[in-house]
Amino acid sequence: MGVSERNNNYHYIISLFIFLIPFFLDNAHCIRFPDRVTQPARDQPDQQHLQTAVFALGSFWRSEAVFGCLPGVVRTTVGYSGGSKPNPEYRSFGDHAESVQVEYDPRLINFRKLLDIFWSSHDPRQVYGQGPDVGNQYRSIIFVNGTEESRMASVSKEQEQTRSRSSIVTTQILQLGTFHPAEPEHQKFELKQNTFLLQLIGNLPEEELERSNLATKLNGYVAELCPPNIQKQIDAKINEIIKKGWPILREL
Ligand code: MHO
Repeated sequence: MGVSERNNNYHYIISLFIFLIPFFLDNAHCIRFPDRVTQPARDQPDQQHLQTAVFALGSFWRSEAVFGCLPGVVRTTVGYSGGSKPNPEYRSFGDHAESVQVEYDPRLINFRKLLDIFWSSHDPRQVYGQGPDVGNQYRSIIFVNGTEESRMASVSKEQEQTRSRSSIVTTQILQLGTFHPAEPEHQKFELKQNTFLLQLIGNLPEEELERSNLATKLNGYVAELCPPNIQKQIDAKINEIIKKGWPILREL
C-alpha cells in the first residue's frame, strides 16, 4: 500500500467517523432545523397572532377611522352586525347596526384599550342616533366574544355610567353573531375622499386597499382621528416624502 493510498484510507475512515458521530450521541439525530421562516411582507403583518373585535358607534365611515391608526391595530373593515337580516346591504340592512371590525395584535394593544377608545370616541348616551345621524342603525354596541370580554365590557360600561347619573348609557353588549362586511365603496371611505394620498400609496387596487395596514392608518389620519402624536408623525412622514419627491409611501 503506497503512502497516498494509505492517506486516502485515513481520510475515508475519518470522514465516515465524523458522519456517524451524531448517531452515537444520544438525541443528536433528533436535532430539527427550524422550518424556513418566511418574513411577512411589510404591509401584511403576521396573521396568526391577530384577534378581532367589533364595535358599533355611529356612522361606520367614522368608526373605521377611529380605530385605524392605533398602534397594534392591523386592519379595519366596516360592515353590518347585531341584527337578524340575512344578506344586509347598505340600502337595506334591516335591524343591523353600522359596525367596524378591528383586527389587532394582542401583543401591542388589548381589548381593554379598545374599550377605552370606544367610550371616548362617541356619545353612548345619545338615544336613537349618533351626532347628526339619526336612526337605529347608529346605535352603540360592544360585540363580545366569550365570557371574559363580556365581563370586561360590563365593567367598563358600569364605569361609564358612574361618570354621570343624569342620563343613561344606551350601549348594548351583545355576543358577536355574524359580521357582514359592507360593500367596497364603504371600506376606507375617508381615505377614498383623498385622491392625493391614494396616489401617494400607489393607487392600490380595491382588494389590496381593503387589506392594507397602511391604508387602515391613513384612513384614520385623513379623518384627523389619530391620537395627536400619531397624527403629527404621519404629517411629518408625508411632508418628508413630498420634499424628497420620493414617489410612493410604503409604510408608516
Ligand atoms: N352622516 C353620514 C352617514 C353616513 S353613514 C355611512 C352621511 O353623510 O350620510 O351612515
